[in-house]
Amino acid sequence: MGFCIFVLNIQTERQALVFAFLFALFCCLQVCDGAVQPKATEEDCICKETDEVCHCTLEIEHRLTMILTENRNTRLVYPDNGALRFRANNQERLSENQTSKVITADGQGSRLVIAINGKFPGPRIEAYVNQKLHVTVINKMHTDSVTVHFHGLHQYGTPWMDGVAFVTQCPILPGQRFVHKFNAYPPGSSMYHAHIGDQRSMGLFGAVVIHPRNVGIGEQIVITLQDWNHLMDAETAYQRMITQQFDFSTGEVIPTTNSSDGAMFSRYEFQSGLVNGKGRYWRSSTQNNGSPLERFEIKSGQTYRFRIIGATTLYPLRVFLHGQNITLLGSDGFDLTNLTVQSLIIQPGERYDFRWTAPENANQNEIMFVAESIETQ
Ligand SMILES: *[C@@H]1O[C@H](CO)[C@@H](O)[C@H](O)[C@H]1NC(C)=O
Ligand SMILES: *[C@@H]1O[C@H](CO)[C@@H](O)[C@H](O)[C@H]1NC(C)=O
Ligand SMILES: *[C@@H]1O[C@H](CO)[C@@H](O)[C@H](O)[C@H]1NC(C)=O
Ligand SMILES: [Cu+2]
Repeated sequence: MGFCIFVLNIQTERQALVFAFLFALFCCLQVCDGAVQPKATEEDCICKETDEVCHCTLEIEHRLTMILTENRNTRLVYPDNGALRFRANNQERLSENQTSKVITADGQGSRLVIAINGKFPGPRIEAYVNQKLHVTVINKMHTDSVTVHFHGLHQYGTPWMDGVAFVTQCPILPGQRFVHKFNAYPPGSSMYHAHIGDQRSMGLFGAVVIHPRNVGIGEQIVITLQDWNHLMDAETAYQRMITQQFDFSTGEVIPTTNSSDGAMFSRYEFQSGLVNGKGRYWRSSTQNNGSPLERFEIKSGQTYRFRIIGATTLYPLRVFLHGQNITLLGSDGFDLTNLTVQSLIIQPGERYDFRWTAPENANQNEIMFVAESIETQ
Protein backbone atom coordinates (compact mmCIF):
# COMPACT_ATOMS: atom_id res chain seq x y z
CA MET A 1 0.00 0.00 0.00
CA GLY A 2 1.30 3.44 -0.82
CA PHE A 3 0.79 6.51 1.20
CA CYS A 4 1.52 10.12 0.78
CA ILE A 5 3.48 12.86 2.34
CA PHE A 6 2.38 16.41 2.23
CA VAL A 7 2.56 19.65 4.07
CA LEU A 8 0.47 20.76 6.98
CA ASN A 9 -0.04 23.96 8.82
CA ILE A 10 0.78 23.51 12.46
CA GLN A 11 -1.42 26.12 14.04
CA THR A 12 -0.57 27.64 17.36
CA GLU A 13 -1.76 30.86 18.91
CA ARG A 14 1.55 32.42 18.18
CA GLN A 15 1.60 31.42 14.58
CA ALA A 16 -1.94 32.62 14.15
CA LEU A 17 -0.64 35.99 15.30
CA VAL A 18 2.20 35.71 12.86
CA PHE A 19 -0.36 34.97 10.23
CA ALA A 20 -2.20 38.18 11.00
CA PHE A 21 0.95 40.01 10.06
CA LEU A 22 1.04 38.06 6.83
CA PHE A 23 4.15 36.21 7.87
CA ALA A 24 2.28 33.05 7.29
CA LEU A 25 3.72 29.66 6.94
CA PHE A 26 3.33 26.22 5.75
CA CYS A 27 0.23 24.56 5.06
CA CYS A 28 -2.04 22.19 4.15
CA LEU A 29 -3.95 19.04 4.33
CA GLN A 30 -4.87 17.18 1.24
CA VAL A 31 -6.65 14.10 0.15
CA CYS A 32 -4.33 11.66 -1.47
CA ASP A 33 -6.14 10.68 -4.63
CA GLY A 34 -4.09 9.24 -7.45
CA ALA A 35 -0.82 10.21 -5.80
CA VAL A 36 2.13 10.42 -8.12
CA GLN A 37 5.80 10.31 -7.31
CA PRO A 38 7.24 13.42 -8.94
CA LYS A 39 9.64 11.61 -11.22
CA ALA A 40 12.44 13.25 -13.05
CA THR A 41 10.99 14.59 -16.29
CA GLU A 42 12.67 15.23 -19.62
CA GLU A 43 13.32 18.82 -18.54
CA ASP A 44 15.52 17.49 -15.72
CA CYS A 45 19.19 16.70 -16.29
CA ILE A 46 19.67 13.19 -14.95
CA CYS A 47 23.07 11.88 -16.03
CA LYS A 48 24.36 8.31 -16.05
CA GLU A 49 27.42 7.18 -14.13
CA THR A 50 29.06 6.19 -17.43
CA ASP A 51 28.59 9.64 -19.01
CA GLU A 52 31.92 11.35 -19.37
CA VAL A 53 30.27 14.75 -19.44
CA CYS A 54 26.98 15.63 -17.78
CA HIS A 55 25.23 18.18 -20.03
CA CYS A 56 22.43 20.43 -18.91
CA THR A 57 20.77 23.45 -20.52
CA LEU A 58 18.94 25.97 -18.39
CA GLU A 59 16.67 28.30 -20.37
CA ILE A 60 15.62 31.10 -18.09
CA GLU A 61 12.46 33.06 -18.82
CA HIS A 62 9.53 34.71 -17.11
CA ARG A 63 6.25 32.84 -16.77
CA LEU A 64 2.88 33.39 -15.09
CA THR A 65 1.24 31.15 -12.52
CA MET A 66 -2.27 29.68 -12.71
CA ILE A 67 -2.70 29.65 -16.49
CA LEU A 68 -2.57 26.82 -19.01
CA THR A 69 -1.56 27.41 -22.63
CA GLU A 70 -2.46 24.62 -25.07
CA ASN A 71 -2.49 25.01 -28.87
CA ARG A 72 -1.99 28.77 -28.49
CA ASN A 73 -5.08 28.99 -26.34
CA THR A 74 -4.49 30.30 -22.81
CA ARG A 75 -7.00 29.66 -20.03
CA LEU A 76 -7.05 30.85 -16.45
CA VAL A 77 -7.34 28.20 -13.74
CA TYR A 78 -8.25 28.22 -10.06
CA PRO A 79 -7.51 25.84 -7.20
CA ASP A 80 -10.23 23.61 -5.81
CA ASN A 81 -9.66 21.10 -3.03
CA GLY A 82 -6.25 19.93 -4.23
CA ALA A 83 -7.12 20.06 -7.94
CA LEU A 84 -7.30 22.76 -10.63
CA ARG A 85 -10.32 23.87 -12.64
CA PHE A 86 -10.73 26.21 -15.60
CA ARG A 87 -12.36 29.52 -14.74
CA ALA A 88 -14.31 29.39 -17.99
CA ASN A 89 -15.52 26.16 -19.69
CA ASN A 90 -18.00 25.22 -16.93
CA GLN A 91 -15.24 24.97 -14.36
CA GLU A 92 -14.04 21.77 -16.02
CA ARG A 93 -11.38 19.97 -13.99
CA LEU A 94 -7.89 19.80 -15.52
CA SER A 95 -6.49 16.35 -16.30
CA GLU A 96 -3.39 15.21 -14.47
CA ASN A 97 -1.29 15.97 -17.55
CA GLN A 98 -2.77 19.46 -17.84
CA THR A 99 -2.25 20.07 -14.12
CA SER A 100 1.41 19.12 -14.39
CA LYS A 101 1.89 21.91 -16.96
CA VAL A 102 0.56 24.67 -14.70
CA ILE A 103 2.91 26.58 -12.43
CA THR A 104 0.80 27.04 -9.30
CA ALA A 105 3.08 28.36 -6.52
CA ASP A 106 0.51 28.99 -3.73
CA GLY A 107 -2.45 29.22 -6.13
CA GLN A 108 -3.02 32.90 -5.44
CA GLY A 109 -3.41 35.34 -8.36
CA SER A 110 -1.56 34.94 -11.65
CA ARG A 111 1.94 35.83 -10.52
CA LEU A 112 5.09 36.54 -12.47
CA VAL A 113 7.78 33.94 -11.75
CA ILE A 114 11.13 33.01 -13.23
CA ALA A 115 10.95 29.56 -14.77
CA ILE A 116 13.75 27.38 -16.09
CA ASN A 117 12.95 25.06 -19.02
CA GLY A 118 9.33 25.92 -18.21
CA LYS A 119 9.63 24.60 -14.65
CA PHE A 120 9.30 26.37 -11.31
CA PRO A 121 11.56 25.75 -9.49
CA GLY A 122 14.05 24.77 -12.16
CA PRO A 123 14.99 21.25 -13.28
CA ARG A 124 17.06 18.95 -11.13
CA ILE A 125 20.65 18.15 -12.05
CA GLU A 126 21.93 14.70 -11.03
CA ALA A 127 25.54 13.84 -11.77
CA TYR A 128 28.33 11.64 -10.37
CA VAL A 129 31.29 12.76 -8.36
CA ASN A 130 34.16 14.09 -10.50
CA GLN A 131 32.06 13.96 -13.65
CA LYS A 132 32.51 17.00 -15.91
CA LEU A 133 29.48 19.25 -15.72
CA HIS A 134 28.63 21.43 -18.73
CA VAL A 135 25.73 23.67 -17.79
CA THR A 136 24.58 26.11 -20.48
CA VAL A 137 22.65 29.04 -19.04
CA ILE A 138 20.52 30.85 -21.64
CA ASN A 139 18.96 34.14 -20.60
CA LYS A 140 15.57 34.41 -22.34
CA MET A 141 14.29 37.20 -20.10
CA HIS A 142 13.66 40.48 -21.93
CA THR A 143 15.31 43.04 -19.66
CA ASP A 144 16.98 41.34 -16.69
CA SER A 145 20.53 40.05 -16.66
CA VAL A 146 21.25 36.85 -14.78
CA THR A 147 23.97 34.66 -13.31
CA VAL A 148 23.64 31.16 -11.85
CA HIS A 149 25.72 30.11 -8.85
CA PHE A 150 26.30 26.46 -7.97
CA HIS A 151 25.80 26.48 -4.24
CA GLY A 152 27.73 23.76 -2.43
CA LEU A 153 30.03 22.86 -5.33
CA HIS A 154 33.62 23.72 -4.61
CA GLN A 155 34.89 24.81 -8.04
CA TYR A 156 38.48 23.74 -7.28
CA GLY A 157 40.56 25.19 -10.09
CA THR A 158 37.56 26.85 -11.79
CA PRO A 159 36.62 29.86 -9.62
CA TRP A 160 35.49 31.73 -12.76
CA MET A 161 32.66 29.20 -13.15
CA ASP A 162 31.12 30.03 -9.76
CA GLY A 163 28.42 32.32 -11.19
CA VAL A 164 28.68 35.29 -8.85
CA ALA A 165 27.78 38.45 -10.78
CA PHE A 166 30.47 41.16 -10.86
CA VAL A 167 32.83 39.01 -8.78
CA THR A 168 33.60 35.92 -10.85
CA GLN A 169 31.87 36.89 -14.10
CA CYS A 170 29.90 39.59 -15.85
CA PRO A 171 26.13 39.03 -15.78
CA ILE A 172 24.61 37.18 -18.74
CA LEU A 173 22.61 39.72 -20.75
CA PRO A 174 19.18 39.03 -22.28
CA GLY A 175 19.58 36.82 -25.34
CA GLN A 176 23.07 35.67 -24.33
CA ARG A 177 24.37 32.39 -22.98
CA PHE A 178 27.22 31.19 -20.81
CA VAL A 179 28.53 27.64 -20.48
CA HIS A 180 29.68 26.64 -16.99
CA LYS A 181 32.27 23.87 -17.19
CA PHE A 182 33.45 22.41 -13.90
CA ASN A 183 34.04 19.27 -11.91
CA ALA A 184 31.11 17.73 -10.00
CA TYR A 185 32.42 17.85 -6.43
CA PRO A 186 31.71 17.17 -3.58
CA PRO A 187 29.07 14.41 -3.48
CA GLY A 188 25.86 15.36 -1.68
CA SER A 189 22.80 17.56 -2.01
CA SER A 190 23.40 21.04 -3.40
CA MET A 191 21.56 23.56 -5.54
CA TYR A 192 21.98 26.18 -8.19
CA HIS A 193 20.42 29.59 -7.78
CA ALA A 194 20.43 33.08 -9.22
CA HIS A 195 23.28 35.22 -7.96
CA ILE A 196 22.23 38.69 -8.99
CA GLY A 197 19.59 40.78 -7.23
CA ASP A 198 16.75 38.86 -5.65
CA GLN A 199 15.82 36.60 -8.56
CA ARG A 200 16.13 33.55 -6.33
CA SER A 201 12.94 34.59 -4.51
CA MET A 202 11.10 34.46 -7.88
CA GLY A 203 12.01 30.79 -8.40
CA LEU A 204 15.39 30.86 -10.10
CA PHE A 205 16.88 27.81 -8.40
CA GLY A 206 16.95 24.04 -8.66
CA ALA A 207 18.36 20.96 -6.92
CA VAL A 208 21.81 19.58 -7.73
CA VAL A 209 22.52 16.03 -6.55
CA ILE A 210 26.05 14.67 -6.88
CA HIS A 211 26.09 10.90 -6.33
CA PRO A 212 29.11 9.00 -5.05
CA ARG A 213 30.38 6.35 -7.48
CA ASN A 214 29.98 2.58 -7.31
CA VAL A 215 27.13 2.57 -4.82
CA GLY A 216 23.47 2.25 -5.68
CA ILE A 217 21.42 5.42 -5.55
CA GLY A 218 18.52 3.78 -3.71
CA GLU A 219 15.17 5.47 -3.29
CA GLN A 220 15.44 9.22 -2.87
CA ILE A 221 13.01 12.07 -2.36
CA VAL A 222 14.32 15.51 -3.31
CA ILE A 223 12.61 18.49 -1.71
CA THR A 224 13.26 22.20 -2.18
CA LEU A 225 11.76 24.63 0.33
CA GLN A 226 10.78 28.18 -0.48
CA ASP A 227 9.33 31.14 1.43
CA TRP A 228 6.95 32.62 -1.14
CA ASN A 229 5.88 36.23 -1.33
CA HIS A 230 2.89 36.54 -3.67
CA LEU A 231 2.52 40.32 -3.41
CA MET A 232 5.81 41.89 -4.40
CA ASP A 233 8.29 41.45 -7.19
CA ALA A 234 11.84 40.77 -6.07
CA GLU A 235 12.98 44.40 -6.36
CA THR A 236 10.03 45.76 -4.37
CA ALA A 237 10.55 43.13 -1.69
CA TYR A 238 14.19 44.16 -1.42
CA GLN A 239 13.34 47.87 -1.10
CA ARG A 240 10.72 47.13 1.60
CA MET A 241 13.27 44.99 3.40
CA ILE A 242 15.90 47.73 3.62
CA THR A 243 13.39 50.52 4.38
CA GLN A 244 10.13 49.59 6.07
CA GLN A 245 7.02 47.52 5.49
CA PHE A 246 3.62 49.09 6.02
CA ASP A 247 0.10 47.89 6.46
CA PHE A 248 -1.43 50.04 3.74
CA SER A 249 -4.94 49.88 5.18
CA THR A 250 -3.86 51.43 8.50
CA GLY A 251 -0.56 53.11 7.62
CA GLU A 252 1.10 51.25 10.52
CA VAL A 253 4.60 49.84 10.27
CA ILE A 254 4.61 46.03 10.14
CA PRO A 255 7.06 44.85 12.83
CA THR A 256 10.12 42.79 11.91
CA THR A 257 10.04 39.05 12.37
CA ASN A 258 12.23 37.81 15.21
CA SER A 259 13.85 34.51 16.05
CA SER A 260 12.92 32.81 19.32
CA ASP A 261 15.94 34.40 21.05
CA GLY A 262 14.70 37.89 20.08
CA ALA A 263 17.13 38.54 17.24
CA MET A 264 15.68 40.29 14.22
CA PHE A 265 15.12 38.13 11.17
CA SER A 266 13.81 40.40 8.53
CA ARG A 267 11.26 42.65 6.93
CA TYR A 268 10.86 40.20 4.07
CA GLU A 269 7.37 38.83 4.35
CA PHE A 270 6.20 35.56 2.98
CA GLN A 271 2.62 34.49 2.61
CA SER A 272 3.07 30.81 1.85
CA GLY A 273 5.62 28.05 2.09
CA LEU A 274 6.29 26.04 -1.05
CA VAL A 275 7.55 22.47 -1.36
CA ASN A 276 8.96 21.88 -4.83
CA GLY A 277 7.15 25.02 -5.98
CA LYS A 278 3.74 24.04 -4.61
CA GLY A 279 1.84 25.22 -1.56
CA ARG A 280 -1.42 26.72 -0.35
CA TYR A 281 -2.35 30.20 0.65
CA TRP A 282 -4.04 30.34 4.04
CA ARG A 283 -6.42 33.33 4.11
CA SER A 284 -7.00 32.77 7.81
CA SER A 285 -5.87 30.17 10.29
CA THR A 286 -8.76 27.92 9.22
CA GLN A 287 -9.18 28.64 5.52
CA ASN A 288 -6.87 27.82 2.64
CA ASN A 289 -7.34 28.07 -1.10
CA GLY A 290 -6.96 24.33 -1.81
CA SER A 291 -4.09 24.68 -4.30
CA PRO A 292 -2.42 21.38 -5.28
CA LEU A 293 0.40 20.21 -3.01
CA GLU A 294 3.46 18.19 -3.78
CA ARG A 295 2.81 14.50 -3.19
CA PHE A 296 5.10 11.51 -3.00
CA GLU A 297 4.04 7.93 -3.35
CA ILE A 298 5.90 5.70 -0.95
CA LYS A 299 5.93 1.98 -0.16
CA SER A 300 5.53 0.40 3.26
CA GLY A 301 8.85 -0.89 4.60
CA GLN A 302 10.87 0.99 1.98
CA THR A 303 13.79 3.16 3.13
CA TYR A 304 14.17 6.60 1.56
CA ARG A 305 16.92 9.15 1.49
CA PHE A 306 15.37 12.59 1.78
CA ARG A 307 17.36 15.48 0.39
CA ILE A 308 16.05 18.71 1.89
CA ILE A 309 17.29 21.84 0.16
CA GLY A 310 16.82 25.20 1.90
CA ALA A 311 16.10 27.44 -1.09
CA THR A 312 14.32 29.96 1.12
CA THR A 313 15.11 33.64 0.69
CA LEU A 314 15.50 34.45 4.38
CA TYR A 315 13.71 32.13 6.75
CA PRO A 316 14.78 29.02 8.62
CA LEU A 317 12.21 26.24 8.77
CA ARG A 318 11.71 23.31 11.10
CA VAL A 319 11.24 20.16 9.05
CA PHE A 320 9.73 16.87 10.16
CA LEU A 321 7.60 13.92 9.14
CA HIS A 322 4.55 14.01 11.36
CA GLY A 323 4.87 11.50 14.21
CA GLN A 324 8.01 9.92 12.77
CA ASN A 325 11.68 9.75 13.74
CA ILE A 326 14.25 10.52 11.08
CA THR A 327 17.95 9.66 10.92
CA LEU A 328 20.34 12.39 9.80
CA LEU A 329 22.84 11.26 7.17
CA GLY A 330 24.58 14.40 6.02
CA SER A 331 24.53 18.13 5.57
CA ASP A 332 26.10 20.51 3.06
CA GLY A 333 28.14 17.76 1.41
CA PHE A 334 29.47 16.26 4.65
CA ASP A 335 28.41 13.01 6.30
CA LEU A 336 26.92 13.16 9.75
CA THR A 337 27.16 10.44 12.36
CA ASN A 338 23.80 8.72 12.17
CA LEU A 339 21.65 10.57 14.65
CA THR A 340 17.96 9.93 15.14
CA VAL A 341 15.88 13.03 15.70
CA GLN A 342 12.27 14.19 15.56
CA SER A 343 12.94 17.28 13.43
CA LEU A 344 15.67 19.48 12.01
CA ILE A 345 16.00 23.22 11.43
CA ILE A 346 17.23 24.26 8.01
CA GLN A 347 18.49 27.76 7.22
CA PRO A 348 18.54 29.39 3.76
CA GLY A 349 21.27 27.78 1.68
CA GLU A 350 21.62 24.71 3.91
CA ARG A 351 20.94 21.14 2.83
CA TYR A 352 20.12 18.16 5.03
CA ASP A 353 19.87 14.50 4.07
CA PHE A 354 18.01 12.08 6.28
CA ARG A 355 16.92 8.47 6.15
CA TRP A 356 13.44 7.25 6.93
CA THR A 357 11.75 3.90 6.55
CA ALA A 358 8.05 3.90 5.82
CA PRO A 359 6.24 1.91 8.54
CA GLU A 360 5.26 -1.68 7.66
CA ASN A 361 1.81 -1.56 9.15
CA ALA A 362 0.78 2.03 8.97
CA ASN A 363 -2.68 2.63 10.36
CA GLN A 364 -2.88 5.73 8.23
CA ASN A 365 -2.38 5.94 4.49
CA GLU A 366 -0.93 9.41 4.46
CA ILE A 367 1.98 10.93 6.32
CA MET A 368 2.54 14.63 6.42
CA PHE A 369 5.80 16.25 5.49
CA VAL A 370 5.87 19.49 7.46
CA ALA A 371 8.07 22.55 7.25
CA GLU A 372 7.02 25.18 9.76
CA SER A 373 8.25 28.69 10.22
CA ILE A 374 9.84 29.42 13.59
CA GLU A 375 9.82 33.19 13.86
CA THR A 376 8.05 34.46 16.96
CA GLN A 377 6.60 37.71 15.75
C1 LIG B 1 -0.03 12.26 -20.33
O1 LIG B 1 1.30 12.52 -20.74
C2 LIG B 1 2.07 11.35 -20.93
C3 LIG B 1 3.50 11.79 -21.18
O2 LIG B 1 3.57 12.85 -22.07
C4 LIG B 1 1.47 10.54 -22.07
O3 LIG B 1 2.22 9.36 -22.25
C5 LIG B 1 0.04 10.17 -21.71
O4 LIG B 1 -0.57 9.51 -22.80
C6 LIG B 1 -0.77 11.41 -21.39
N1 LIG B 1 -2.06 11.01 -20.87
C7 LIG B 1 -3.19 11.51 -21.35
C8 LIG B 1 -4.45 11.01 -20.71
O5 LIG B 1 -3.22 12.33 -22.25
C1 LIG C 1 12.45 41.92 17.66
O1 LIG C 1 13.68 42.42 17.18
C2 LIG C 1 13.74 43.85 17.17
C3 LIG C 1 15.06 44.22 16.52
O2 LIG C 1 16.14 43.52 17.09
C4 LIG C 1 13.60 44.39 18.60
O3 LIG C 1 13.59 45.80 18.57
C5 LIG C 1 12.29 43.87 19.19
O4 LIG C 1 12.19 44.25 20.54
C6 LIG C 1 12.21 42.35 19.09
N1 LIG C 1 10.90 41.90 19.53
C7 LIG C 1 10.75 40.87 20.33
C8 LIG C 1 9.35 40.53 20.70
O5 LIG C 1 11.69 40.23 20.79
C1 LIG D 1 11.12 8.09 18.25
O1 LIG D 1 12.20 8.06 19.14
C2 LIG D 1 11.81 8.20 20.50
C3 LIG D 1 13.07 8.33 21.34
O2 LIG D 1 13.95 7.28 21.09
C4 LIG D 1 10.95 6.98 20.89
O3 LIG D 1 10.51 7.13 22.21
C5 LIG D 1 9.73 6.94 19.98
O4 LIG D 1 8.98 5.78 20.24
C6 LIG D 1 10.16 6.93 18.52
N1 LIG D 1 8.98 7.09 17.68
C7 LIG D 1 8.73 6.30 16.64
C8 LIG D 1 7.48 6.60 15.86
O5 LIG D 1 9.47 5.39 16.31
CU1 LIG E 1 24.17 30.20 -2.54
